[in-house]
Amino acid sequence: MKFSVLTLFPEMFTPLKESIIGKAVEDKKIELNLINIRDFSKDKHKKVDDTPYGGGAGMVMKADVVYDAYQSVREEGAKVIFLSPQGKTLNQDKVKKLAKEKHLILLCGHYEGIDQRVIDEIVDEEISIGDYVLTGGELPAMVLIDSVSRYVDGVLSEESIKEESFTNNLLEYPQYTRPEIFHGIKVPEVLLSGHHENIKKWREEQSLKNTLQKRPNLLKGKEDIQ
Ligand code: 4G0
Repeated sequence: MKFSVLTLFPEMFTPLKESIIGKAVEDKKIELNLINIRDFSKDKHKKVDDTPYGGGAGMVMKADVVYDAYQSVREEGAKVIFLSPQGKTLNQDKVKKLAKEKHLILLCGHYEGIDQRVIDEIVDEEISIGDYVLTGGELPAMVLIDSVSRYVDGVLSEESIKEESFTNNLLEYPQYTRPEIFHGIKVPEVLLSGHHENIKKWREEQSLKNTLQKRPNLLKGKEDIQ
């Protein structure tokens, strides 16, 4: 899977070079192609934005500059995603579907926005990571890259994918590790029993209880709107 990111702030993506995602990049399971939109400014001052027609506060990213950045990475079969608070909210089902794509081009906006004409021309899907406004699309792009990469072959162990929550629309069961007693509280007895059948049953019960208590709408098959 290839991610091409169109951004004015490619340095913001440095944290993705850490940990599991960084390892996946090293192992060539995923490719992270960071494109600085500013490199496509024709202007001698490297201008990428201008004042909005009709007036108003802030600046608007120029259509031609964004378009040329896009042209530098476009290819057959690539999907262009614009990260925006106006998009459909990302969820785990959507994450799984996106993981089947070959090349995702992520467009990150800043300032008050991007000229609508280039959005209309190049964007396939508008996605939001939740109902709040951020200063740019970079953090949402990183959230998308991290969540989608987990489903790319060879990034996670099969084991962790199978066991994880949301896959069955239930929350995780609680986990414990040494010491056996912490601040006077013992690890649940069943986990020390070595009885695999009972452990499995206990974990399923805990998952169900957890979901009922914390996210009841997940059980009703509804999107959880707080
Ligand atoms: C486009 C995404 C991009 C439009 C981007 C802001 C939150 C999200 C941006 C705007 C973002 C999200 C109309 C304010 C950049 N903030 N929830 N900021 N408008 O995924």
